[in-house]
Amino acid sequence: MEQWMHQIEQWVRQPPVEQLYAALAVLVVTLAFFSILRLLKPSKSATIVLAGLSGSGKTTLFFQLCDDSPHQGTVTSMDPNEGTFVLHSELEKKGKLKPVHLVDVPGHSQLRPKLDEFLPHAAGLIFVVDSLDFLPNCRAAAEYLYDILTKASMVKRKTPILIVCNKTDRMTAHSKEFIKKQLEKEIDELRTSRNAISSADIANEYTLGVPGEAFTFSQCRNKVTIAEASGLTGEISQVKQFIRDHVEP
Ligand SMILES: Nc1nc2c(ncn2[C@@H]2O[C@H](COP(=O)(O)OP(=O)(O)O)[C@@H](O)[C@H]2O)c(=O)[nH]1
Ligand SMILES: [Mg+2]
Repeated sequence: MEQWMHQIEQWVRQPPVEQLYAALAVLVVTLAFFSILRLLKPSKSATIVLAGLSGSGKTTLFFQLCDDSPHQGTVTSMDPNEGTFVLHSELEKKGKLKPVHLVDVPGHSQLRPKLDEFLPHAAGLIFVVDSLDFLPNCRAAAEYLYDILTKASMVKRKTPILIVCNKTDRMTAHSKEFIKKQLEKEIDELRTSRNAISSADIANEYTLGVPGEAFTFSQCRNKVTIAEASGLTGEISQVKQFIRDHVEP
């Protein structure tokens, strides 16, 4: 004990330069420790995925969000369009806004597996439906949506979904209430037929809804909301709201 006291005494009497070095070293190590901790902490996801059948208007919506123009006819749908940007309409807003990482996944069935790359870290999914040409595509849209709603990557993380009834700029577009009812009806039928196949090759990872009750989106573990929009004319306020609700500013 005495020896210790002696050592401490000696240390205190050391010239101040050495003590300063020691203090600096402690400071540097502490700062390094906290910055490594910050790097390791996962930051909240800012990825929003656009999905839906080919022709529903995903790419038009993508460019409308990106730079406020529909880029008509200038893009093909073979690769996912991907970009990280502050929404065009928010550019004038003061303060720092977190950029959104937006991915437009082509609806072509061979390219759909691309979805699995993005879903495990998506903050939200926007499912675009063509409300003009809805009836002939209703079954296919419901199947695609069913596959999304039963993916483990979606259910486990409870990724919120916005179903966008697009092309409402046209008089003949179906209402979102009608589209919601039809999709629920189709998914209800799919649920029965797919459960019957059960262990066959189409293995959906989760089951949907409440057994014995007609399917509604409110039964989903994911929050599903329905909105109307027109990517062509830029009436997309509900889409922008959804993105901002799930990508923190
Ligand atoms: N009337 C109307 N047409 C649209 C709208 N959005 C897209 N379209 C048209 O629908 C077609 C398919 O659009 P596109 O964005 O390529 O769809 P994607 O295959 O889902 O990427 C194009 O001819 C677009 O001009 C819309 O809001 N209203
Ligand atoms: Mg496209």
